[in-house]
Amino acid sequence: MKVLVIGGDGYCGWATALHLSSRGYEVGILDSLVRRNWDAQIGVETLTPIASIHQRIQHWQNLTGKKIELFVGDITNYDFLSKALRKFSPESIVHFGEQRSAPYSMIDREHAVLTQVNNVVGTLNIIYAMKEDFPDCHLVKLGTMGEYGTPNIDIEEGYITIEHNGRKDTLPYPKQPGSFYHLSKVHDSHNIHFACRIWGLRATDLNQGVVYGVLTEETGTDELLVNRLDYDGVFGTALNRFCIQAAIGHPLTVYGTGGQTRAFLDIRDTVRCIEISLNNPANSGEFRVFNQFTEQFNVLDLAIMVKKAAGALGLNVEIQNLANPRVELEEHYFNAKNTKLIDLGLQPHYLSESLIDSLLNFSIKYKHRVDEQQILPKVSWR
Ligand code: NAD
Ligand code: USQ
Repeated sequence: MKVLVIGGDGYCGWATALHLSSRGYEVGILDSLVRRNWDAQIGVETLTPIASIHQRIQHWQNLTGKKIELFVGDITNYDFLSKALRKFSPESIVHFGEQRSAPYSMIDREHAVLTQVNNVVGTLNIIYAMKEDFPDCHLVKLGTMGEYGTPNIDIEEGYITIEHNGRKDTLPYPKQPGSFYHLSKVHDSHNIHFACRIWGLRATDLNQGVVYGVLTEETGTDELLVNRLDYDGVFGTALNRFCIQAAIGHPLTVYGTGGQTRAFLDIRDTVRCIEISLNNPANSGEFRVFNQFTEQFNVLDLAIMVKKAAGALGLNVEIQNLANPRVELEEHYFNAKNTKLIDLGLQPHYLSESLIDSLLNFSIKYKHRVDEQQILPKVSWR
C-alpha cells in the first residue's frame, strides 16, 4: 500500500513512517519542517538530538534498503500539496501535520490564529485534493481525545445515540474542547465528516490520547533514527515531562490538584493503531471515529508512579502542585470507550514500571541537554 505520512518529521509521524516502511508499505513523508522553526522561535529543543529529515531518511535507506520519498512543503499551500499528491499517488494518507500544542495555541491571538489556520486550512486542502484527484484514497486523520472535553457522562467513540421527545438518532458526540488547539481538531472533524457525507470520501478520525515514550522497534535501533522527545512547558506532555524532570531532580510539575484525568497510550501503540486503521479502511462515504488510547490516569497518580520509579533508581524527586495555568476541571468524571481498535487487533502496551524505568534511564542519558528555564509553564489560559 502506498501511504503518504503528512507530518512525518514529527514525534508520532516519524515513528509511524518507519514502522510502516519496515513492514513493507511504500511510504512517503510530507512535512514543512515548521515544527523545527516553532521550537527555534520559542527557544526550546527536543531532549534528543534529532538528525535532519534528509539524513534520517538516507540513513534508514542505508540500513534497510527501504526508500522513503520526501516532499518538503506546507499543506496550507494547495498548489504544492496537489502536485505532491499527484507525484506520489497515495492509496492512503495519514495526517499528523498540524500545530499540536495546547499551550502554544493559547499564547496570544497570533498563536491561536496560526494554529487554527494551519490546522483547519491544511486539512481542508487535503480533503479538496482528495476530492479532485484521489476520491477513493483513505484519510487517516489524527484527532484528539481532548475534542470531547470532560463531560459528566461516558464518552463514546465519535457518536452517541440520543432519544429526544420520543424520537431517536445517532449523532456526533458533543464536543467541549479545552484550548484553541483542541478546537481546531473539532473544526477538522466537522469538515472531514461533511466531505464524507457530500462527496463520498472515506476517513478515519483517530481521537488519540496523550502519547508517552520514545522508543519504537525502528527508532530505537540507531542514534541517527532517534525520535524527538519534548520536555518544555509548551510542547512537552505530561508523563514524558515528569520523567525528564525526575532525571534532573526537578520537582514534578503537577498543575492544580492533579485530579485531571486523561487518556494515554504508548508510542508503540500509536504506530500500531495507524497500521490497523490502514489495513481496515473506512467505507466510501463513511466518517469513522476511533478513540485511540489504552488507559486513563489522573496526572497526580502519574507523578506518584514516576516518583516511585525514580526512587528505585536512587533519585529523590518531589511532587509540586503548581497553580494551574490552564482553565480545566481538576476533579471530574471521565470514562471513555476504546474498544474499536482493540476489536480490530490492537494489543496494548500498558504503562508499567519497566516502561517508566526505561523512559527515566533514557532521560538520564540525555539530561545534559535539558534547559531548566524551559520546564515551568509560562503560558496562561486566562
Ligand atoms: P509534532 O509537532 O511532533 O509533529 C507534527 C509535524 O507536522 C511536524 O513535523 C510539523 O513540521 C508538521 N506540520 C505542521 N504543520 C504543517 C503544515 N501546515 N504542513 C506540513 N507539515 C506540517 O506533533 P506530534 O506529537 O507528532 O503530533 C502529531 C499529530 O498527532 C498532531 O495532529 C497531534 O494533534 C496529534 N496528537 C498528538 C498527541 C501527542 O501526545 N503527541 C496526542 C494526540 C494527538
Ligand atoms: N499537566 C500537568 N503538568 C504538566 C503538563 C501537563 O499537570 O507538566 C496536565 C495538564 O494540565 C492537563 C494534562 O496534564 O490536564 C494533559 O496535558 P498535556 O500537556 O500532557 O496534554 P495536552 O495539552 O492535552 O496535549 C497533548 C498533546 C496534544 C494532544 C493531547 C491529547 O500535546 O497534541 O492532542 O495531548 S488529549 O489530552 O487527549 O486531548
